Amino acid sequence: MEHGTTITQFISEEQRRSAGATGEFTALLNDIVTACKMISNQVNHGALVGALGSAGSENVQGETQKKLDVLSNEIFIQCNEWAGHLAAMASEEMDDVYQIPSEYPRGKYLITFDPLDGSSNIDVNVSVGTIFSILRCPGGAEQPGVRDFLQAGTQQVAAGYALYGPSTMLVLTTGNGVNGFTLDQNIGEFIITHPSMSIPADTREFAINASNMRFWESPVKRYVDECLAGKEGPRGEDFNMRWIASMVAEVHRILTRGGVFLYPLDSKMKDKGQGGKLRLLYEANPMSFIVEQAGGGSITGAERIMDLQPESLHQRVPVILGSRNEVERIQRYHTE
Ligand code: AHM
Ligand code: MG
Repeated sequence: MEHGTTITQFISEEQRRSAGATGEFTALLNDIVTACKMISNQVNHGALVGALGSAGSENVQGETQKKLDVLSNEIFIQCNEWAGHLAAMASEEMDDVYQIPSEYPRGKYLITFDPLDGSSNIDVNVSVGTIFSILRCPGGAEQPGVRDFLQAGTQQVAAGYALYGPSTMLVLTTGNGVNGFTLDQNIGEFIITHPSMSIPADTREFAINASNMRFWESPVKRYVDECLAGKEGPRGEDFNMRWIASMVAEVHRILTRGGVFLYPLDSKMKDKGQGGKLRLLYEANPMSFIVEQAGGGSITGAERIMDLQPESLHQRVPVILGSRNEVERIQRYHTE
């Protein structure tokens, strides 16, 4: 059987068309791809390799870490620290910026990542994923610090996610549309299967954790109430609902068949002094870049997420993303 284009080939060809490309970016993406394959392997083997369950530790945001959270973080670092493409890394699972060890050369890029998103789903064998974002290091490679990472989402060079589901997929944007690749386990390569992914502008499907309904602010309450009212309500249509509690799987569904995903700011978070549930640098910005590149929208409520000036490494923000016309409607409800 003849195989299609591999992700390496695809990225190389894309880079060859862009003036001034040195091949460094292609090499960096290759290392990320390797990390995702290794994490996929661990996730697939689950209990067989003793990888499930809690690690008995907490991350910087006080959340219990799963063994696979810790392991995935280590794999991601090991695959990416040695080759000389990165000035530093930042992860949802690490308190501070990760400095490249002195035995390795440093490069011009920064990477932020969530090594295993949706980890509450690991033990029950539901899809999880890895999310990453690539930035240029503005301050040079010498002493990269937190300030170098605090760049608006519009500055991202590339973003992507790996989805560990029934099949393992990698979805990537370099600011030139969105392409999806499926891991062929027999040959260990990601092959392009979903070229030029695009999100339908209209949808009749939304995703939100409705157990928080009593804490929602009025624009979100209004939107969901109108969807739930169905044919008899102001929308005049019946809506379907989904909630996987795995953002990667949720975004992937939206890229495949449309929909809108909401993790809004609510009064419970406000009481705790939190700006939202999801993290701007590891989750919201990369997913916003992908969704916008596929023709969708991504906002906090009133504002476009990628326009936000980040204030701290682990900053949380509200996230509403997906089919453009629905996202625009929700934005209108926030500004009316
Ligand atoms: P995590 O990074 O700790 O896994 O949390 C992020 C996840 C998202 O993937 C998902 O959309 C959300 O948390 C689910 O939250 P909830 O359990 O409140 O429904
Ligand atoms: Mg996460």
